[in-house]
Amino acid sequence: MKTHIIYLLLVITLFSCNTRSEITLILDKSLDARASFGVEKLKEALEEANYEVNVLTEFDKDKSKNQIIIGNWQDELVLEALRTLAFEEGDAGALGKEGFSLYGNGEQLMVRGKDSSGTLYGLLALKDQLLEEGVIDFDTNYSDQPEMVLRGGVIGVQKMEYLPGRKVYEYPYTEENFPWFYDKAHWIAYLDMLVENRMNSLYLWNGHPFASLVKLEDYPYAVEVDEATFQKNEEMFKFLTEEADKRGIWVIQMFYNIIVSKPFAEHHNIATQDRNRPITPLLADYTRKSIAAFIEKYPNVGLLVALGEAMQGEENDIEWFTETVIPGVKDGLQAIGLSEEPPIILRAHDTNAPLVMENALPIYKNLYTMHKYNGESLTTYEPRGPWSQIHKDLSQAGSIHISNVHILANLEPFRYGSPDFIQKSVKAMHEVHGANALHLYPQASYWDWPYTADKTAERLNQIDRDWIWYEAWARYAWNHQRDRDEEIAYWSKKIGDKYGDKQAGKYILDAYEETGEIAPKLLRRFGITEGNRQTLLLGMFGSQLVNPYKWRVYPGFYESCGPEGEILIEYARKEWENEDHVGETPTQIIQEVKRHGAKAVEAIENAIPSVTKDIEEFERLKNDIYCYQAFADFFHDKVEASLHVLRYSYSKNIEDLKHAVAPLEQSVAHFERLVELTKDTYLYANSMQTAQRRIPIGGDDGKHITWEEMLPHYQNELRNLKRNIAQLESNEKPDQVKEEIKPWNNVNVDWENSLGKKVNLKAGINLSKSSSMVVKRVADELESFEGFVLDDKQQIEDGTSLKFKADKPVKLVVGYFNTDQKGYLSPPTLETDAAGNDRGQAEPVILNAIELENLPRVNLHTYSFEAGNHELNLGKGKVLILGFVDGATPINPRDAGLIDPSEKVSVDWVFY
Ligand code: ADA
Repeated sequence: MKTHIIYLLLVITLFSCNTRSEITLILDKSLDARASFGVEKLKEALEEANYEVNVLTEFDKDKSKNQIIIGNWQDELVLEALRTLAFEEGDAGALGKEGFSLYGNGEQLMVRGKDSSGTLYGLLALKDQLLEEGVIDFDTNYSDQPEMVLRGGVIGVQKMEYLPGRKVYEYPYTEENFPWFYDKAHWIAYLDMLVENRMNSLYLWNGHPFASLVKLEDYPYAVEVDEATFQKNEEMFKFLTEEADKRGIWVIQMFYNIIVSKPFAEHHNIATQDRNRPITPLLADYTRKSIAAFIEKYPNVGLLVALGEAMQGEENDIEWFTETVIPGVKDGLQAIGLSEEPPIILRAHDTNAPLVMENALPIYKNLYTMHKYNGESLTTYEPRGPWSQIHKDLSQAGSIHISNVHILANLEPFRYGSPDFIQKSVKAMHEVHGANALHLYPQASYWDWPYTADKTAERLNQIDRDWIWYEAWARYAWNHQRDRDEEIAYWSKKIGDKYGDKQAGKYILDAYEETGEIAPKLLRRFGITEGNRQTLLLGMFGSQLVNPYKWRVYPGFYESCGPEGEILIEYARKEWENEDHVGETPTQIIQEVKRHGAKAVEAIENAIPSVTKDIEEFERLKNDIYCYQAFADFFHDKVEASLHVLRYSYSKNIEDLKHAVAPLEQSVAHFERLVELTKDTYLYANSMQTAQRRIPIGGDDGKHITWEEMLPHYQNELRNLKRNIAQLESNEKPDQVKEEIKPWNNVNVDWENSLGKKVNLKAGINLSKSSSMVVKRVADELESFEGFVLDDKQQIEDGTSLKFKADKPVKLVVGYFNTDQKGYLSPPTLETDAAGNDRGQAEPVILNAIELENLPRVNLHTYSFEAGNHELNLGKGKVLILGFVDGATPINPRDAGLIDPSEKVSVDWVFY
């Protein structure tokens, strides 16, 4: 008998070991696709954890153990369960949108969402807890909800270069252009990543998406994709929006206007985009109908509107938004009988958004605003200045204000994952800017979606490589008020799970956080500009450090994108004049970044013994850490050299200049190391490979995208410095300009409009019909050149328009005044006019080329035109039009130095 009992007990024990615990999910009948998606995810995880899962729609009051009751806040099932089961109900009023509560009473658990997204998030929270602990904890009792109301990811439906015959942002949605757009698995992976990170919006960026997505009765020729593609686009949009909606994600289509499709432009014989053209009835009608058709077809897809770039002038922006965009949305709603206004998001880029809002709110209530967090780079969690003011003005207007973490050009292409920096940035979004939503660009390679720049046998995907980027922003967008020590523990474990153990995780976290400071600090203290205009991690030239204003510093950048401090030239002057320094100094920053680099390397090397998983990725990450160190060291030494050069500009003591040689030599050596580290590991440094880049060097024709291509330039600077010192020592004046300057010859074109009288550019000549613009001196290039006498009053009122026919390629020579005073036309600013270098006009070719009596300095820019008919509309303001040279005329960029004798000559010649 005894043995029998023992045998029986054994059988029971064995049996119960094999028996899977049962769990019953009880769902309210009204659960929608979104909550059901969460149920599916929880069910999969339960089965994985060896639970046997039943799904019912009613619960059994008497036999209710191991039940999970799932529903939205006021669902019948939920209310009944609350009445009959012993749940401690939380404070319903306290929870906002997307919030959820998990109530456990030891035997049963309730997942109760404030809405379907809340239910989905509650289910995902429970799933995560199960994955963490291996069992369902029926004693759980807590509520949670996001702080930021929109937490979105961005994908550019754009490419690294322009398409032949098209301009910036003009990319039709086709399989050829964007194979990934048609890949459903890609979308599922991306959307799953978003929902796992509790992100609830997805933005697609494109210049003019409408001609790929809708057909218009009045403009049938506007469509720019073939019928099969058009149908595929419809299918993909439907698929994407449905799959996104299941995951609580709202799809938003971004567009720039006034851009029209290429076939539309050809049909009407107009340009697809022209920043200086007025709003015409045709453009307005086409756009209004495009928007209406889009809303009619995809009422659940949001619109994000950029009024900037392809249009200019505050009145135009207001008119376009209130008389074209909003009416277009309303027409679309009316066509499908909807009265509820969908949100429209207005970007503050290149427009006066507070003013536009003021004018738009009376006619449309559901408006959101968006502005770039630190411009187009990540530079600070202490934003201030004029750019912060725009955020404040917009967020105080009362609508939802979205902070846009845009482009991140200074982080390209290395891995970035500093939770500390990111947490502090989200805090600044709330506390400094008043934003309560996040719009997140990819960490790097925005223009090369979905790939990273790593040179691997098979391309890496951004969402895999840059997982920590998405996770960190999303985590703090959900809740930024998290204890730092707990965060260190959290990320150490997270990273440790990926690479080995918690120890490895902590070291790697340190390496991420140390390197996470380098690019932000350097750009905000030394950068000329941000975004696609400057690839920080390719380095900077000496001239850019000692004479930044020659490179046209982006106005507002220093004042907005970092704490108060000094730039290098200011620092050097104060040193020379024995003045006190204020705020963050350049020398402080170079020491700090050098330390960050060294500490990061130490940390990553400490991690090596505990790294046991994902070794290949760890090796790549480690290499990035070495790259960051080499870069920080390169910069440190180059700034030191530049300080000696600047000191020389005051002391005129050649010894000061000689002190620059050793640090410059070292900086080149560090750069050589960077070349070694990257040449087999990276395809490129920057993903926008067009003439939009200016710093350190133009990106024309896809050039200068690797460190290897940059090295000879830095070596050259060193050679030049040594040569110039030798020449100074041998008492010769250093030869700044090698060749003799050949005067340019005017070539003729056939004018279709009359500009004015042509005169020889010589001293005493007045170049203005309506005021005084008297020439004092001109650069040697212009010695026998002619220019136009223009009516500058009219230029201020109407702008300057040129219509001509050239029978061979030519370059138009234009003189821009170096000033931001009212009444003068500024050269194209690529920061807000991405098409501003289409004709090679963005950079000055001859600096200080004409001296005019009592007027600002004049820099020459040239616009290249092929043979044919052309129209060029320059904006409003004074500008000199000097005529044409043959397109093949060699032009050596230089500083002609025609400035008032009281002004200080720049010292950057030592690098040339
Ligand atoms: C700049 C940038 C563009 C785009 C634009 C914008 O012009 O070069 O690539 O990002 O800003 O829309 O903000």
